[in-house]
Amino acid sequence: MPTVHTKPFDDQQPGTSGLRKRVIRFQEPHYLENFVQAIFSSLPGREGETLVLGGDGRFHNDVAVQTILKMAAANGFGHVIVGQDGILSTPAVSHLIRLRETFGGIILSASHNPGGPEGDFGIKFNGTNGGPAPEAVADAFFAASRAITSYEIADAEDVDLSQTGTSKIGRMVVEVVDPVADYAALMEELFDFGAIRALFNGGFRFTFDAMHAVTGSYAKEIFERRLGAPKGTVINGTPKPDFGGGHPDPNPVHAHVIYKAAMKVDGPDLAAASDGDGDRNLIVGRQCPVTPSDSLAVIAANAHLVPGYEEGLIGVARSMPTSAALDRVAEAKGFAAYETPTGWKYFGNLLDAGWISLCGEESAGTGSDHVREKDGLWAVLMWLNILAVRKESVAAIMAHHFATYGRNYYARHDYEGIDAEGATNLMEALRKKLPTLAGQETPAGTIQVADEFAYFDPIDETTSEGQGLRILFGDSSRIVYRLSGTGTVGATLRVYIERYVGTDDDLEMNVSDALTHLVDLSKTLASIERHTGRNTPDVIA
Ligand code: VG1
Ligand code: CO
Repeated sequence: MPTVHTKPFDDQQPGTSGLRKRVIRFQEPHYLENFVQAIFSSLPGREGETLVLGGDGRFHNDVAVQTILKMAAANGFGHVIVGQDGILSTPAVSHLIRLRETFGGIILSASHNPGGPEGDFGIKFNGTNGGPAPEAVADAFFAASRAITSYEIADAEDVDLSQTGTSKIGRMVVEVVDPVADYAALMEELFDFGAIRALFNGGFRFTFDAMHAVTGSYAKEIFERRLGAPKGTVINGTPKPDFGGGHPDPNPVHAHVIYKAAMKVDGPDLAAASDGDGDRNLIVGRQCPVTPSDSLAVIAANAHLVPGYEEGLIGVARSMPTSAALDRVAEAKGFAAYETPTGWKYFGNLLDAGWISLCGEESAGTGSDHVREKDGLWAVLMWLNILAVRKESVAAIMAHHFATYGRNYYARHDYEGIDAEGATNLMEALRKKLPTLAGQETPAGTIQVADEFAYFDPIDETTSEGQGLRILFGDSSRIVYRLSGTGTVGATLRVYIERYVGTDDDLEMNVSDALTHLVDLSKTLASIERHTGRNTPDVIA
């Protein structure tokens, strides 16, 4: 098995969700190989073990899969389970790792980032629980990447991945599997497919945008074939290496076709979408967009109506910037609620320990203990199942939810592609100012606490520092600042703005009206314009 000599790259530090770079960076000689070897070298006990491998089908997926197969063989793995054509959604990888009880898996994706030769690529390792490598393990990958001098790769022909079946590279078995079958079977176990089928038979109108990304084949199988939704329910359902030139990001801007359709008086009852790798979701009822934070809260409040969750939830968790709408449900229903840093890797320990059964993030990620990743189609099926049982519109369910728990008005302002130094300076200046802010009167109310969020993991007792700057007000309003850890160019500043109003207050305000004072303050408090040259965000989510 040939050993190839190499030199370290200095930028292979995993971010919020694995290593993400421009495709051109990944195409540089040894770049992918170095990082894959850094992963393998950091994992003791891999000899003879099984790995799951697949990606979202974006440009470079096919090349990277072949390289990783040859490296797995040379690094002593005994068996690799790979999706047909190298394709597997992120939740499907997580499920396969758990179902087949493997050592772990590798996911090739840059999620919602654009694809194609000019776009982004990414790689992520998930451990034996099916979840993203925890922070300490990701740090070990980075350390190994800094010290690397060589990597191992088998001298072998490319494997034919176009048909299911098994073949070998040296002594290692390569098993090509149908990417959809096991995942679809899991969904049938969790949800009442009969009730959802009846919903569709009764004339319920549903549209799903796969955004030319990985969920196309999953969505057609599940919604159109198994649940009997009319053909054409799934749009943009053929995965393309460049996602048809679009951003596979399920938000009102990039999924505007279904979003606009749903906002019409005679629009579909439910419109939904997922992202590049199938772990995010967008939910829009007729003339009723649902924010991801509210969707998480509604799912928590109604999960007992769904067979897989009928015994009730044990506990729930949300990432810190996600609105506290979930906490209101937890409090009322008497289950525990946890607050973790941004990124799915922090939910893994709580899920594994059985402390929580449901979790989510404001960035359109929702999931449960069925896998160890967020899961876009799962979230859509949750809504369909809840709608099938409650026999009400999305708008009626939302109105009822707010009337019961109050409403967390919420927006995220993204300042994208800003100068990295300006972004660091902004955060540094605000960090310094934090101790002076408590007690300050502002047009948005009195600041009660200003701090930097750190997370103590109650299971493995590690602490993660520097997870976002928080400005908290007495009435539960807040402004949170953090820098994105998934971008590939410059820096992205995310500002999360939230205001809670109780059940006797105005629950039907326009969101931007409800947040005006907080939005203005978010700009002045951090001197956003001075540090970034921008006064308005590029994206409001
Ligand atoms: C973003 C989101 C975060 C999410 C991450 C990965 O990270 O804010 O909530 O977990 O993307 O999602 P950041 O660091 O850019 O804010 V995905 O769909 O890329 O796997
Ligand atoms: Co994703």
